[in-house]
Amino acid sequence: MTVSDPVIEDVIATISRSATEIRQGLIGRRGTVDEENPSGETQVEADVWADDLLAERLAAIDGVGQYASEERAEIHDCGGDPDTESDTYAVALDPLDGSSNLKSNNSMGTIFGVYDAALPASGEAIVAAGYILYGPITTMVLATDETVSEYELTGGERTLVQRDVTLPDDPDVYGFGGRVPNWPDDFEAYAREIESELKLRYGGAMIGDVNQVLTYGGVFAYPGLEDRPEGKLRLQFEGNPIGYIIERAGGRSSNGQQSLLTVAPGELHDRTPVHVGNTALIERLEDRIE
Ligand code: P6P
Repeated sequence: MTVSDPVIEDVIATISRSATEIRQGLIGRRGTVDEENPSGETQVEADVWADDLLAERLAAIDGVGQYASEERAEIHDCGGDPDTESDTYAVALDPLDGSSNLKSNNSMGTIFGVYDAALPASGEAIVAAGYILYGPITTMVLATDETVSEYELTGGERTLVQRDVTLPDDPDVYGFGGRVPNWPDDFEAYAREIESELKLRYGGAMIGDVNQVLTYGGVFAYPGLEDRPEGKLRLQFEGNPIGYIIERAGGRSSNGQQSLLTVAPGELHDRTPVHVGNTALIERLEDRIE
């Protein structure tokens, strides 16, 4: 199933066709490099390699005006302005979210958002978002204004395996990031409630944990912390795309007060608390967070 807009389809096809090559290219690139990303996190060789590979291919697409990623400080001008030119979009990517999981050979993923506005942009400007999950099988979850679909990827091809993906009505799992001593009291009280009701599923890479929530129903959160009220995850590259996907799948996203998609964009690498999952669970959180 292809997306009707040819530029957006080209972006999605480019990313999904690169997934098999990226998965293969992880081998031998698990070591850290002496550089940090703009968020001050140590990079692994695969972070830089995957970012360069995707930047080159996406920037070559006629209609991609900007490319930005969690791994590079500045927006890459690809020769178009999504604010003033029709059929021109910005692509924001986390090339290898959870790359620290490479060390333990656990799941991780690529997150992408296609914005019909110049970056940094509101999540309301997203026209398509998705993620590649490098699990036992390489899959892609793709959300557009029409539906949320899941594909299996192999050899550069994508095979639709589920259309109209929605969060199950009965939540089953939760995954919360950050460390307990750092959780604010209001989130800790909420977490204790959830822990008594749902099964813990936390793998340390957002995409693996979010995919559990999308599959079984529940909630994923990386909240604001005592020593870092904005939390750890980036709005442009993680919060907005995942918030878009979960809301298109019938759930809710929140920074603790409002939908992630309505949070003012600020700076390109700004962080945000992230809560995504079944609507009732997110509403309970918002009632708790002062
Ligand atoms: P922690 C991976 O580094 C990441 O950015 C997200 O994928 C993940 O949800 C989070 O950080 C995990 O952070 O503090 O639990 O290691």
